[in-house]
Amino acid sequence: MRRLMALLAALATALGLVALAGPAATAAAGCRVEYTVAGQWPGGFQAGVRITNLGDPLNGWTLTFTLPDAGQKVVQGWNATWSQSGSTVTAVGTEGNRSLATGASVDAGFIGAFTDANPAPTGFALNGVACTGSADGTTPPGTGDDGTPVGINGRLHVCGVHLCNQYDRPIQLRGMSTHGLQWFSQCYNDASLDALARDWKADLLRIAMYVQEDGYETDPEGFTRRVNSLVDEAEARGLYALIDFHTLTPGDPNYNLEHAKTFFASVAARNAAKDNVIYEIANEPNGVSWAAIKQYAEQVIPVIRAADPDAVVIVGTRGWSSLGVSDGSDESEILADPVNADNIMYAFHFYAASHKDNYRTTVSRAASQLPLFVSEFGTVTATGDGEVDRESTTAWLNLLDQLKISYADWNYSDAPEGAAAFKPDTCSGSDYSSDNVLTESGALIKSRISTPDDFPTS
Ligand code: IDC
Repeated sequence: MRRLMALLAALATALGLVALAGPAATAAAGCRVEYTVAGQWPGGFQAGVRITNLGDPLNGWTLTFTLPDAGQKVVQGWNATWSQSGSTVTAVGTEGNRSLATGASVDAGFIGAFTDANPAPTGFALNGVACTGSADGTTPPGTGDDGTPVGINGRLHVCGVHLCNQYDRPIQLRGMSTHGLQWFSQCYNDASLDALARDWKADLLRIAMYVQEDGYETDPEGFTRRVNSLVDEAEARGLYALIDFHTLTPGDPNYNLEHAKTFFASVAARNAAKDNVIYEIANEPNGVSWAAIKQYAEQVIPVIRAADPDAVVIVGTRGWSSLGVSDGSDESEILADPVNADNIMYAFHFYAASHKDNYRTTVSRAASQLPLFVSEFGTVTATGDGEVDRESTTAWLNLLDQLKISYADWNYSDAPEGAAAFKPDTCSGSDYSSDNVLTESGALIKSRISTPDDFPTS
């Protein structure tokens, strides 16, 4: 009898009966879709979708999503059979790419047309299962009030001179800036970002994407993908992500205008539905007038707004984002001729050992009239190196706390520089949490950032 049962079981397996009877009910399903706009021109755009199967292997897939604006149309596509009915787009895997193993990705794409706005698609689903970035269509952490900074504060906006949360109350975000992604990408991984969220209790990750110095201009698609993946990593931990178009040399942001338009059209479309994204359009304009910076801002901001109408945008200021002070000017030139856009803030940067009382006086005065965001500062000199100036750093951070001005410290890396938070070689290991991986700057800033936030919730 036992032998007969065994024989029947073997036969059933051989015939695939077990596979038919069992797994359908328990099959794991899940997917992630990364949407990128590779280019945009008047009335048209090229988009890519990278679909990752997070569930059981698939032998045949259908991706569906919604194009939110009535004027958006798929004109032609590749690596799938594309069709559109009303606002719903359907892409069916082809003979060559219909099998998707667990964890495998497929890239497809299309040329689209639009009339007014070109917002990112919503409601991606693979074989009917919502692509939430995790298995079984569950919602990733960081959405909903789960006690994280994004969970509590939700989508941000500028109110008066402050950054305000979903309850229209002023908040201060405190966090860290990456070093240049082209040099220190290895420092941004699950362990280091967990440490930033859990141990540092940071609210914010600034993603510093240099344009020159082997940055974006050498590989626009690769850097765009890396930025997007860090936006997702931040979101998964309930952190805000500040997308920094890190212009530095040359100092005139207009030099990079076309790159800026392409980059921001892409990241804004891809991330429009997220609550955690803030855009910083020019790190540190230098050697250039306020009029030229304003002209740049007024060309880039509409590109962002077309795709992501309500995110906060930070505009760099004259003299390495010193509100003009490092060029012998001050905030009055901005007050006299502000950027013509809503929901924006102005960047102020300082390096504590170089920039002291006269800069603090300017910030104290300007803060009552302009929305300011310290999107970068250092504890050392403006070279990014040298000794930590504890006294000046403390005076600065006390002032920013008092004025509720958000800040990001340069930098969360193991660069051999005084400004780095980690000792050299930390990023070749997996410990980002213990005290002995921190530099003097890292220890000081961690002690400031990790204190309770006290975000208003009504
Ligand atoms: C510095 C880096 C350094 C790099 C240099 C040139 O720390 O490793 O070689 O840039 O790209 C800024 C800039 C920021 C600078 C930083 C320190 O935004 O890119 O990083 N700094 O010099 N403004 C003032 C200081």
